[in-house]
Amino acid sequence: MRSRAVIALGANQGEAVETLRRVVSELRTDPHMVLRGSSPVVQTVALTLHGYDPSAPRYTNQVVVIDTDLDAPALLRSLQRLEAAHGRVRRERWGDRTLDLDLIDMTGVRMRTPWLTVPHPRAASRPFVLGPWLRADPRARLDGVPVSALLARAQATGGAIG
Ligand code: A4P
Ligand code: MG
Repeated sequence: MRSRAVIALGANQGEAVETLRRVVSELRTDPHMVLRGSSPVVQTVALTLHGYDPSAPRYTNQVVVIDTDLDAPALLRSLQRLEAAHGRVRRERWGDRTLDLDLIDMTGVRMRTPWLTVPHPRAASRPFVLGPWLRADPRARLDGVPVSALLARAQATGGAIG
């Protein structure tokens, strides 16, 4: 297993907690992945294109840390297959979804293409990613910066986690 990767799970439609439970168990049994850490499931206020919206359906979020022998594009394809298998239909950007799987970070990988950017360009400012990530890996760093510091900054600038 070559690389460590951080994956964020999110859902705000359907049986979100059950969906995430199933996805984590599918990741656990994938022959290309070894689960190294997982956060508790958290409930978070939806971030929409108009900002945080307490009246929108809340998200269920979780972060898992895996080791994998896949490269980043192959890992993204695996995640997209899982999204499709769990009924994800892409409508509007940042719209409600039954399952969203984002590749947040991967050791040694920096890439920016139209279909894959690593590290995830919005992760550093999102408490609903940083909070669970820190629970999955208390020593986590993003671009060399402790995730704990990024989380404190993100919360100070208004992002609600609960
Ligand atoms: N893509 C590029 N880089 C990546 C990456 N590192 N990981 C591309 C995953 N995908 C990546 O994503 C759009 C395109 O991004 C894909 O085709 C892929 O090739 P998508 O999943 O189709 O659409 P999306 O998720 O609606 O868009 P986006 O921009 O990925 O949204 P985000 O940033 O993931 O935000 N509020 C709360 N509380 N909790 C959430 O989890 N999630 C979102 C989605 C909004 N608000 C939220 C939450
Ligand atoms: Mg996404």
